[in-house]
Amino acid sequence: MKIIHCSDVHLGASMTTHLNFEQAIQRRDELLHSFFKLVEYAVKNEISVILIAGDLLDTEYADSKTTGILLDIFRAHPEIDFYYLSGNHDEDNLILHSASSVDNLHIFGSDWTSFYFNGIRLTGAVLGEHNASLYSKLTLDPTEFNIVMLHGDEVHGRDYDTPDTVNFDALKNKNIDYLALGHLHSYHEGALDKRGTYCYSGCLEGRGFDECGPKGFVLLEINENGETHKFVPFASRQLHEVEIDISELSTLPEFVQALEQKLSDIPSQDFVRVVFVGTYDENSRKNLKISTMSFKDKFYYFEFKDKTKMQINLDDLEHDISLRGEFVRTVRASGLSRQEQDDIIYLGLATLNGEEVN
Ligand SMILES: [Mn+2]
Repeated sequence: MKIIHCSDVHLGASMTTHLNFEQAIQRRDELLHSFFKLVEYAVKNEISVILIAGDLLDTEYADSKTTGILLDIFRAHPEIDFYYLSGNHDEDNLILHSASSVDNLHIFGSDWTSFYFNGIRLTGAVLGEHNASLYSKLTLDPTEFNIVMLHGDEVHGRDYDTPDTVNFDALKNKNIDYLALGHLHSYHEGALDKRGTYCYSGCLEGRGFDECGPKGFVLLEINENGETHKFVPFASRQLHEVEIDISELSTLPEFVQALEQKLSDIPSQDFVRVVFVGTYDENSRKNLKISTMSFKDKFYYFEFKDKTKMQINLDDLEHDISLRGEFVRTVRASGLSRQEQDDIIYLGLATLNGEEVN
């Protein structure tokens, strides 16, 4: 049988970090639409079980319209069973409170809850702050195929009680076949022990530049030979951070060409951040900003960060009879570390040059 494992949809999240007001509203709606499309994918592929491993909602922001739409989606698909374990962002919400009135929505409490379907045992619990006894209470029948669902970061050793963590060592040799995890926002999988595999599905859509790359869900297939799983990229927009070294660039056409080369494969509906690095001489500096103008409207969102440094011989400048030379000498006499001195000198010289400093 086929099962969808997803997590960290964060419906209702504010999304205002990079976007203007209208884009943020649109992006919030897109998150909800992605979940709707995920359910459509399940219908089309005759998948009757969807595991949601936490943080379906951002409870702080999700309004009653969002939860209402979600409940409508669940109710419209009685042929699909939704198994929803809450995470650290959606511990208390209307969906959990409404679960008893939705036949195909199954939730987990702070003690182990277990469900059985098609020869598969699904067990999960919402971890709290004193988990050692909870882990020791977990007993699974070795003759069954066991899925365990939890939400939290991977920890090891005797670390049972850190909030939002899952202790992998405490789950070893417990007859787990597939550990369905949520909390990390990127797909990640590996061996739990000799028998089992752990898997983080990652979030359905990236929300910031700390969530670059493909996002989606996991398609798990279980048959008499065991399980196979694969990551399915599903996000409607991806975030990309692209580094460009400008050290060898000097003319405006060269800058534009470098940008074109790096950005040519990125679809127009995506988010792009260009990070300029390397060194520049004073003449080529202006080209950096102008070159980005050609790309501002080519993507749903575009921004650039300037992490370049001025190419300058500080040893020569230290002997210069000028304001800049005097500045370098003052900083060199400060007693700060060489690295701190260099950072201050670069910032100071850029400021004296009338440049934007960040
Ligand atoms: Mn989380």
